Amino acid sequence: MMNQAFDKEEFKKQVASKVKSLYRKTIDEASMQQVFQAVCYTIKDQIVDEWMATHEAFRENDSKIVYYLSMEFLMGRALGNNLINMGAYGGVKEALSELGIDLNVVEDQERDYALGNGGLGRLAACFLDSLATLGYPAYGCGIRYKYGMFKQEIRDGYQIEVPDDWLKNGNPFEMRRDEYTYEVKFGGTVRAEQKPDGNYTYIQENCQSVLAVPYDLPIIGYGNNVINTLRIWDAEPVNTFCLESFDRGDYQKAVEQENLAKTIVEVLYPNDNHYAGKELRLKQQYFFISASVRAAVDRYKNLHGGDVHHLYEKVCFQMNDTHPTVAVPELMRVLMDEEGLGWDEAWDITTKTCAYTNHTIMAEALEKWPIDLFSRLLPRIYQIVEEINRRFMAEIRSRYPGNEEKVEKMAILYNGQVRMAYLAIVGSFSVNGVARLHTEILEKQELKDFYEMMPQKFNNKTNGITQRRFLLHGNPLLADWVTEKVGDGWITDLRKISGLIPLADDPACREQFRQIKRQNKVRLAKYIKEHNGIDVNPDSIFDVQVKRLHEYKRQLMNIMHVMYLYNKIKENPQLDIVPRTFIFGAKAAAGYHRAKLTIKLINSVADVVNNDPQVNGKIKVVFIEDYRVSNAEIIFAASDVSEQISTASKEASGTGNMKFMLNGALTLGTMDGANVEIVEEVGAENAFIFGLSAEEVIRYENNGGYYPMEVYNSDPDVRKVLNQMIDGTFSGGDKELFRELYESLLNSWGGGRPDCYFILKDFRSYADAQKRVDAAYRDQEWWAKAAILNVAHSGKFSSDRTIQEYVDDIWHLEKVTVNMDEE
Ligand code: 26Q
Repeated sequence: MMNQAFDKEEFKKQVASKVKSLYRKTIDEASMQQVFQAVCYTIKDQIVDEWMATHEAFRENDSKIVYYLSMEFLMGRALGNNLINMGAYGGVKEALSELGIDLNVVEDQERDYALGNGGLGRLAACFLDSLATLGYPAYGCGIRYKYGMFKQEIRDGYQIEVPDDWLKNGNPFEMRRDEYTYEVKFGGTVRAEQKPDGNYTYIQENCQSVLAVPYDLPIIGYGNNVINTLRIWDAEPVNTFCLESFDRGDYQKAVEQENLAKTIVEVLYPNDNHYAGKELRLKQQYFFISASVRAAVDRYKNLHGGDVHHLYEKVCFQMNDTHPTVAVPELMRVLMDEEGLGWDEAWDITTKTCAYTNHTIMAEALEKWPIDLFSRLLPRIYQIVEEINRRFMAEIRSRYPGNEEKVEKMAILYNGQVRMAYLAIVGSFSVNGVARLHTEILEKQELKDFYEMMPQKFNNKTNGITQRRFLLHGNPLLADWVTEKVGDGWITDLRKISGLIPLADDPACREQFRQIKRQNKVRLAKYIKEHNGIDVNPDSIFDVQVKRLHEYKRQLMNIMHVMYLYNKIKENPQLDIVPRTFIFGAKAAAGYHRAKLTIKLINSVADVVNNDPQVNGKIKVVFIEDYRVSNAEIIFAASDVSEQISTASKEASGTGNMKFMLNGALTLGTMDGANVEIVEEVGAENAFIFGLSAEEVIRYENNGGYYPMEVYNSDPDVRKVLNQMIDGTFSGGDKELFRELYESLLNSWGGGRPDCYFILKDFRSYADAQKRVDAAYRDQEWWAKAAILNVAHSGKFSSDRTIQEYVDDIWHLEKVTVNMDEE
């Protein structure tokens, strides 16, 4: 057992033996990649007993299990995190260093598991960490994409997408589980056949099939021997010999099915907060849901004598946004067509088993599948959705007699589309938002009709993050300092970090904190030098916006403020400002033109600003290539200012905001998403808040928007920045390059309202808040105090707290204990 007694010599022996058996090499001869593989396989050997014991405990206790159904798991790297949670990080570091090997260099051999886009995918990963650490039985269920989130390269200031071949060197932690393979069917026709008892059974014929083959990854709890599982499904063609007799010898069909298997798990859709109605995406959804639902039902049946009537007592499907919503009709299908239950029984079980989390209110992110596509691809599932809709409409009519408008507004099938969010709500016993403000907006605006009709389903679960990755692993200097001051209880109970509060007033502690922050800034500066070739000043303010690129997140406003500052410096080269490094990191969806153009603008402004001698180091702009979980850990640790500047009401929660706070950065933000709760915890005096409120934004939206031209006409600074987008200042004289951005702010380029994210409206208020940042930073004592208070008040934002709330209000799980007695 590793976390009780880590045997260094034994570990070294095992690594040496692995290097030998895998590569016929000695440790001295082995490459770093080979050492990395050997270390991982050694660890895998060590945890397999605990992994088995955990599942044995689930069986013994007949535990209820939550299945977290998600198209995305943005895991980052596994090795460092696994070592930390096993309690072996320090021991392994020492053992390797005795062999002349730096553990950090070994960690750098690992590719990120980038099976997600951004917030929603990373939240799933944090949840798995917390579930295992709290000892709750859980499976993550997802897709083993061959290519994850693309790797971003910046060439000539433009984003280039490079395929993420993350499995190239194999994945040492995964375990293929052939014995749990399922066949998943698409297309064809449905035939109803009457059974002797008079009931009907439904047979899907002439369809295309693929095999879903699971791969399991261990999710190691911190210091408790509990190891949960992330199960991701790979697709393989149905063996031609296994085709149904009438299909055998059908060469065409065999080829088609082989193709389907190849394409279905090929790649993660790189859209974040944007729906694209692609047929392949729906195939992905049904593929992993059908396999996951049946695996869960089969496991339950095996333990309960084949009877599914009480499934909901032991199984909960948590749907991560609407992407897994076909779980509702799929469970209905399994219960009726395969288990022989009637509609009412099946519906009762389904709606006690499924729960839905909403992550967005952005209209363009809502999933609405064209009925013709949906019914062609999933004919039996569509029949079931039709019946769900028919019964739901009847329910609305009986509840609101004569109110046909209500029926239209709430129908699941409407205007030739399947509205997935409505299907998810109707099919679930719980509907939750991800921050208090977000849930309020759902209840009062977006989902008002549903809230009125079924208020008991609605609840809030404010997001959280795991402190094990984002402080203990990502920021070892600060982690050690916190432990020295308040003990190590914070690692599994982040509320304990509030023990730091009194230290904020202690000048010696402030100095220690400043030293740690400075060292982390030096570490990031080194990373930036290595990866961008830019020198940055660790004594400047590190002002950071890292997140997916989206108009509502307003990276454009941030870079426009940099342009504004640049103009001020040009007007007055003696301008007295604290040196500032503006750091950006963001991937744009491959097809999102305006987002990609914003990346080009940021890089173009960087080129001009960083190379203008008159600027004289006062400001610098850095765009970090390929922002991802592994470099995020380094970035958060080094940040002073956390840019959380979304248009109020648009960011459901945000989770980066919490990672910055935990690492002692001060929030510069709008009253949006979880920023509201962050400010509530740390106090408005320890943050920089600006801009329209959610209520104000919504009021403008309901009244046809506002007139950005008024801002242009009345504010010469803003006018100058806008004009520079079309006068070639930042584009080597090219006046057309950034015209789209200019037009989007003033003249509603391509239809819609101009500046629908209120950038010009909020600009002054933002610039003022930035001025307050500058003034505040000059008082280093005040700043260190506020930074420490941010760390100290971050306790609420642990995903451990979030998971405990899900358990108490939705999942009702019991903890398991896994005792590993030494044999
Ligand atoms: C949908 C259909 C087709 C293709 C892609 C998609 C798709 C993919 C990803 C739609 C949305 C997403 C991702 C959404 C997301 O990350 N939302 C974020 O969730 C976080 C966790 O709750 C919140 O903190 C963020 O505020 C929210 O934007």
